[in-house]
Amino acid sequence: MGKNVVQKILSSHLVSGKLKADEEIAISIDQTLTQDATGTMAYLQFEAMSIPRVKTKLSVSYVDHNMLQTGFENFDDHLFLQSIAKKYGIYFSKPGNGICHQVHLERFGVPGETLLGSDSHTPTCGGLGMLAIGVGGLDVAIAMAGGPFYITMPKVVLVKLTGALQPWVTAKDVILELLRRLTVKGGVGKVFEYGGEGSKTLTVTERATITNMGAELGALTSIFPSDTQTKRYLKMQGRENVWKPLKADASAKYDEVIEIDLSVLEPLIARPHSPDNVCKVSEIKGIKVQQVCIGSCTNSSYHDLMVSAAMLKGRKVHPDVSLTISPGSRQVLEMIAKNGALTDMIAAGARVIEAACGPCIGMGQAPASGGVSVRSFNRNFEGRSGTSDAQVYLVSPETAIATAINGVISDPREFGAPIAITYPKCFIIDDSMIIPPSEKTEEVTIIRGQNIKPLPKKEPLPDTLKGDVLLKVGNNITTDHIMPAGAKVLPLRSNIPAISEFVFEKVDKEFVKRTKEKGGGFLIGGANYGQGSSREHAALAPMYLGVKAVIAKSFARIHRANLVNFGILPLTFENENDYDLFDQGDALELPDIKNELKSKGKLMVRNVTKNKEIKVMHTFTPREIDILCAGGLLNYQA
Ligand code: MIC
Ligand code: SF4
Repeated sequence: MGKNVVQKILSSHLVSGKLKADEEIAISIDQTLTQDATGTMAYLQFEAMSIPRVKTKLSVSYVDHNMLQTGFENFDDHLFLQSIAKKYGIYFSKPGNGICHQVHLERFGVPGETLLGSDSHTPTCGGLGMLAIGVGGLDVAIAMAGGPFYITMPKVVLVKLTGALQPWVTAKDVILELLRRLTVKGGVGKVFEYGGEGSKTLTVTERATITNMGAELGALTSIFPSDTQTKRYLKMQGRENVWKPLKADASAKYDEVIEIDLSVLEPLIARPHSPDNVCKVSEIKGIKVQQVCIGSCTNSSYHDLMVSAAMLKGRKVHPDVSLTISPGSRQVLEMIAKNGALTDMIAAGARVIEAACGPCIGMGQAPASGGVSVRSFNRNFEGRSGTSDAQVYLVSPETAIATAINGVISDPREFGAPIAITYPKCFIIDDSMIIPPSEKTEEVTIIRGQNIKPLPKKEPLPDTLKGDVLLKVGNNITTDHIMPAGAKVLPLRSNIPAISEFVFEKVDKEFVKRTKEKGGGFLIGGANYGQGSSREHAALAPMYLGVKAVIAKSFARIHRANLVNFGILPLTFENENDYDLFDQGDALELPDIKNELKSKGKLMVRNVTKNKEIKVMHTFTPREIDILCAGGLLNYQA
């Protein structure tokens, strides 16, 4: 039987299991990437495994998140990351070289290979025909140590694109359309494989915008075939030698098919506070705006910035708007500096900031109180911008710039004649900010500043889990709710005791105090608990505080895996209405837990306060049960 692209890559990397829906499979990993905010933990974990050098074909450590150096913390982390990379065979992309996903696409991605990254937007490289998956740092550490990656065989959805995009309608509008149709839960357990005649019209960076933001669907990953567009892009990057064709066989089968006619799409916008709260720009145009931001790993490519510059050329940013531009990479920044596009942006009144995540993760540029901010980014969760009552909208760069010029949300189709961007034959290629590892490992000393604190440890699972419900939350709780980011908290990623003081800070200010007083306990969640980022700190810090299990209606994939990795039990209600049988403060007990886990998929939770027994479910594989019983993946591996 013919294979689709996903099946082709999975079968060429299969280590164990069968490619059958819902079966656990293990695949080998060719490349890994980390960024600084998740990387410090990943490398501490790698170090704890006592492996002399990474076993992957390629591992790269990026610095792109923690770039505001308002204290010693971030620079301490950079030095630690650079020295540990040098010692263990990892390439180090210096701060200023760009956002991990954009740089990886430009300089390292290889069609047909597998990539595991400790950031949820790792699927960006799916735009190049790579199977690229976002995970927690510990899973990356294990891949660097040569271990396979375990997943439940996903469903493969064909997104069949037909037609071609109309002027001013962009790749961002394609992924916003999917979010509109499927919601932030719509991709759970699925891989989106793009195909159809329409996919051939999209360039690699346009494809990367789509696969990047596929993360917001909750998907395992998204991927495009590798074709002449891919070859052209790799050639411009001086890497044509890594190109190979990759497409689905004519008789390939899919679990589901979704059709999108590109020619009927219109500019779309995600309203506050969720990437799936999508409507047409034309329906809400006219809303007054104070801030516009261009950038992030979704929309900061050469094409995105050239279009932005062309729209700004000879015009001025509206007097009431602050426009920021953060290029995705130093390559892009250097190119627009050289060809004059940067001058057009500066002349128009844009504030150009460095090539990094920046405002996307609340590292500066927080909007005014109650302010409206229109961004070319991928997430608009409440408070993520750094201002809790800000109204953040997500759009294409085209819609964003039209908005910046007019001062109100604007439909780019009313802007004027369409703009065509021509690409140079070759991008500027200068990898001097990517530092190769040392050959003389023994001579490298790891630099550990005061911000680098040892990994916390967890005891094996006891016979009975006991404790109170510490907090009950609703649906779609994000990791930004559980473990906030931003300029104040992000610098503490390598210091678990310090960062754990901020757990659920924006949801319940008393959470940490209460949890400490009670010596830990349980969390009750709604549907899609833990959506968003891959940050394992959203599991690690609660573990440090003594959280033992989370009982929810359903979990987001990466967060569920992170909970298991750190020995916290993710359990689901057998009957969703049982959510109502729990309140904050209830005393709970899960007796004989180890045997119960091993004997069946259902467990009994005793709500001592309400004198009720409630059935909860688990979907753990035998391997996951062993990990949980050992008190987490690090103990299990040891
Ligand atoms: C994000 O966009 O939320 C981040 C910051 O890139 C995270 C990773 C992190 O929290 O460090 C992600 O998407 O995984
Ligand atoms: Fe960085 Fe934002 Fe992309 Fe996360 S989503 S990697 S914070 S640019």
